[in-house]
Amino acid sequence: MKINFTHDLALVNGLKIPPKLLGQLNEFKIEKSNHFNLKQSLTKDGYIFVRNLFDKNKIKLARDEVFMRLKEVDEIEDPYQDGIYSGRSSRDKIYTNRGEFWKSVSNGKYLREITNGKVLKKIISDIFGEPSIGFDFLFLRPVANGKFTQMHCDTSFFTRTTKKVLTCWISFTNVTIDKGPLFVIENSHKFNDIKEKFDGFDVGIDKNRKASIEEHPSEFAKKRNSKILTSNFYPGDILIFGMNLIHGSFEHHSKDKNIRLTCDVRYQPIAEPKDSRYFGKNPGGTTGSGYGELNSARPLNENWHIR
Ligand SMILES: O=C(O)CCC(=O)C(=O)O
Repeated sequence: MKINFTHDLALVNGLKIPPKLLGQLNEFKIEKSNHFNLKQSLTKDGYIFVRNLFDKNKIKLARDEVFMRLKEVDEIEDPYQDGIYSGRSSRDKIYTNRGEFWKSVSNGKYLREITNGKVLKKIISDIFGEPSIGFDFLFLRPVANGKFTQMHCDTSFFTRTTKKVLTCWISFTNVTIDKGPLFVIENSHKFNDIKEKFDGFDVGIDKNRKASIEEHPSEFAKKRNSKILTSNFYPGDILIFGMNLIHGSFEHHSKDKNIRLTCDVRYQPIAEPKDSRYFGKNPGGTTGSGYGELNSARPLNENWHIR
């Protein structure tokens, strides 16, 4: 369903985004895709937005697999398949190591069939025009009310060994505007000052700088005569984008306590050198300390860090 921007509230940090700054993401019809039109779309828009890429049952299996683990640590109510946030957590009582717990959730069989499976690999290989591989280190994100992700671009995290990297953000639940969907700043992949500022900056090395852009997205978009593009996302919808596109997520302000579950995964051509932080059985992740470094390794009722 299309968003009614004058009616549906988009918030970041408690502040409403003026409807005139908001716009809809362009949808790409995957049935007619080939290397050339995929590449053309990515170059023009900076992203490729595809609805319903995966089999609905496979998405449900992956979602239930994650929700069952959150139920096990009492963060989700029964029936766990509904994904209702409990406000409680016994994660730290049951598991002495947050990173180990989160790694095991992130390695769920059904989840991996989506994030690192054939369907996604094919479309990303078609974009690159050569065989690709998904990173082993995943950013799975169950999000409860009150949270949002600050604006940033991905280059400072994932381009240490190659610049040929794409992010794919996948929706496993309804992520309507009140549940904090991803947004992108229109045409930001062409902002030269942003490229200059972030290319060559590696958050894993330069610990004194932040990758997050603290300016409010409304101010940022207004100054650049740009729009904040988003959509209501549904299970199986994806957004693929390059390393220079500025993006973030709106605040999850819904009253209904439904968890918003998404996952972001990166891909690169197989032939490019791999960053060992993100590959292998025990990937260290951006800082080297493994899955424990992620916000998602924190109990759902705990605040997030900003990187
Ligand atoms: O889902 C989110 O809140 C943020 C996702 C993100 O930053 C990414 O996919 O790079």
